Amino acid sequence: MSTVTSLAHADTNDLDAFFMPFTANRQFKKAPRMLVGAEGMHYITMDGRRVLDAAAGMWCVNAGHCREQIVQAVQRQAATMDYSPAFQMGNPAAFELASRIAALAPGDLDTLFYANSGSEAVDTTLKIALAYHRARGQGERTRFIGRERGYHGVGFGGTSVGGMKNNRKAFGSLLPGVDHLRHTHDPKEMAFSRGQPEWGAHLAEDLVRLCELHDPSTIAAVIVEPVAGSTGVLPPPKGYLERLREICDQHGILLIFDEVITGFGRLGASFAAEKFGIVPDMMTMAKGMTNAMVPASAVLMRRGIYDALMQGPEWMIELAHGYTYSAHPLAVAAGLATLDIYRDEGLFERAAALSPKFEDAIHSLKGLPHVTDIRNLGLMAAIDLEPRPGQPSARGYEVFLECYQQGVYLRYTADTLAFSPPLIVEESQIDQIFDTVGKAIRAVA
Ligand code: PXG
Repeated sequence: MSTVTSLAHADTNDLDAFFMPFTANRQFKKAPRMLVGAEGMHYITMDGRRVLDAAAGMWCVNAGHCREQIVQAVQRQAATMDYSPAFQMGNPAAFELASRIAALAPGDLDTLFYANSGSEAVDTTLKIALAYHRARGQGERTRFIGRERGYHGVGFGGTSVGGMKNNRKAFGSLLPGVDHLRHTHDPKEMAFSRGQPEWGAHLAEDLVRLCELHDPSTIAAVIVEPVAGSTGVLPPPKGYLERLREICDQHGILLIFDEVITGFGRLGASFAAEKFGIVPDMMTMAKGMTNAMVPASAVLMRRGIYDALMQGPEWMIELAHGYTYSAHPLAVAAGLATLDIYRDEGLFERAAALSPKFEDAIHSLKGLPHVTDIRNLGLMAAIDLEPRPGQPSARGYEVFLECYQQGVYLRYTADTLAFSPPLIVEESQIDQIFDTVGKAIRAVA
């Protein structure tokens, strides 16, 4: 039988049993990068190297790896009650976690619906939006508006409202009745902005155009990432989200924030909604909700949405939606222990306090060869590299690889490098990340 050790040295075919997600499978399998351990700010590779995690896994391990408190909570729960159904049955801890998350969110975002992944949370918000309007006698509101360069996971709903063209092109016509706002990135106006760009609030008027085109009475919801993550960290121009909120209010359209990345301290606040002082009608969350130790996600909705759905005879199911693993006990246990750590260690405040240092460190790379833009907010940031002529994403990959070899793991998408370290990152580790990246950019040239 093959062991992991032998697999790493095996030829391509031995690795083909695993069709890896969002991975250049043939390239990877020629020279696999295997991780076998994790602790705090580091991964441990199969050849025994410690690699600094500048990406919190994939924007999710906000409190750092293998935190003892969470490990123990999950182990205890696994031995006490491995699984319990959430349809027609309750686990008290699931209600406690929902209340605690609701207490972190602003306004009347009071009621939480559990799912397991960001993708499921996104599709759940879209279904709830339709059900909500229908329950209020506005069943003709069926359209969704997403945004170019948006990422909302990989379900058919999320792919449809998403706006990253490579994620859409192989999958046919997707959901009908979906349109997209233009994205907010214009390097001519905002390259090398620190934090939110000053320019671009007027881009929200694109929603007025779509309201005129489709008639606002046909639109159920607008969904955006408050800070676009996957596409390469696009902080919203100042005033932009405020204006989206206004237009949605004017027309009875629900505003959904996809906070899968921005939730749980990434921006130095519980959620982007808190940071920006804007209350969306629904928000998604995942990733940092359990520090990624057990998959979990959720939709938090305003009181009025829940209330509107509490209709009909009391013995009837009010929303025909949910997952076998909604509120899985292990996820709930991990979630409660994770919130304890965030609170006890003040990690959201820590992220806010570290942001200026993080901003200065990444912007010090301005002027290096092929660096065309740098963007940041809170503890998320990205660097755009000029693509090599005729070889899009080659330079991004080479810088990523060089950094990995030099002991720093980061994310890259095409020729954009993305950074989102765990919120426990030390200042010296921020220096290590950007020293390594700077050297790699010069080395790869
Ligand atoms: N919404 C947003 C805003 C996301 O960032 C999802 C939904 C989907 O979540 P799931 O759990 O279904 O994957 C995401 C996920 C990256 C990267 O490095 C980003 C994500 C996932 C993996 C990698 O850009 N975002």
